[in-house]
Amino acid sequence: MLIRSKRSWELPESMVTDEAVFFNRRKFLTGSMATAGAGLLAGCAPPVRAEVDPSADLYPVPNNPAYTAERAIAPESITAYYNNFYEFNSPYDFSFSKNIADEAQALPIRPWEIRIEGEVEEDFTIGIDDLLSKVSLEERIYRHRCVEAWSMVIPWSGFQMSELVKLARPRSSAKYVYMETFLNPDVAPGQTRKSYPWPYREAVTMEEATNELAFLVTGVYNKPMLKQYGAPLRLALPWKYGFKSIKSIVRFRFDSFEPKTFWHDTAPREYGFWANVNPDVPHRRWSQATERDIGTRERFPTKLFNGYGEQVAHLYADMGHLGKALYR
Ligand SMILES: Nc1nc2c(c(=O)[nH]1)N[C@H]1C(S)=C(S)[C@@H](COP(=O)(O)O)O[C@H]1N2
Ligand SMILES: [Mo]
Repeated sequence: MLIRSKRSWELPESMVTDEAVFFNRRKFLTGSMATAGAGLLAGCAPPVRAEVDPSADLYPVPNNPAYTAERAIAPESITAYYNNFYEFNSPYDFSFSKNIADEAQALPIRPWEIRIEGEVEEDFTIGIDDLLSKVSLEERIYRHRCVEAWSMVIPWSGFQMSELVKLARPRSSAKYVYMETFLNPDVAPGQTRKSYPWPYREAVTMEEATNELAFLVTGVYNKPMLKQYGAPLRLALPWKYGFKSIKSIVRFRFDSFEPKTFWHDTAPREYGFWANVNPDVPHRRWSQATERDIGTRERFPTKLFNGYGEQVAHLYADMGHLGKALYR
């Protein structure tokens, strides 16, 4: 059983069926119902293809062996139905279900325009497919650690964020990169929830944005990512708590000041700007000392910087008392 706390009859079909079969069968049902109405014999309905991502031809991409994890990769049959994407929770869902896979399919991901602006030589807008033609895609196995004390090992595909920073041509006055998720309450019911400051917003310093680990994700399991992961473009910052890894990005703004962010505005005493993974600094309501892997269900001790200190510790070396500075 995938989820021990639930009975098997409570599992939604999507949790126990392979995701490809699940999506294809739903399309097939829609197709066969339509053709049955047209008087065709049942069973002779033409196969209806699931929505094909226009970037599908770019995959598979080469694996970068510099980024591996000693733990097992979590299967897609689990990670595709265990997503924090508050935009797709019903405004009446106060437990914030992680099974938002169905709801997320309502997000249109083409056309998808990305705005680059602020402290740059010149503001511009670029379509996702144009952007994809200008960068080199690769696969990296990363550990992901959510602030809620669960984690997963996940094979992202995408490109180093430093490539986007270069394309943006920032001025020397640029000190931060601010990012925004789409705003469309018609398809994302969670955005009608008035108690949250939509759209979802995040930010990193220029040093963080150009660190080798900062990765802009376009695919998972070496194919275009399903919408629930944050298609068509999301961030992966493996040394920070998961909420910094903003999904479905439409804007990059280069700022000279520290930008305001979604979680910091929502609960400033619980979610800081830095949000570096640190087992010694508890969340105000729970310990961060250990984490549960959603792939294996095993519990592991949490590591400082999620085990990526070699690549990022120098960024924070002169920030004073470690715990306080890192978890502001
Ligand atoms: N726009 C947006 N981005 C988001 C979130 C969200 O609710 N909305 N949740 C964050 C959190 S808390 C986590 S842990 C990761 C989850 O990514 P996953 O669904 O691929 O595991 O996305 C992050 N990015
Ligand atoms: Mo998270």
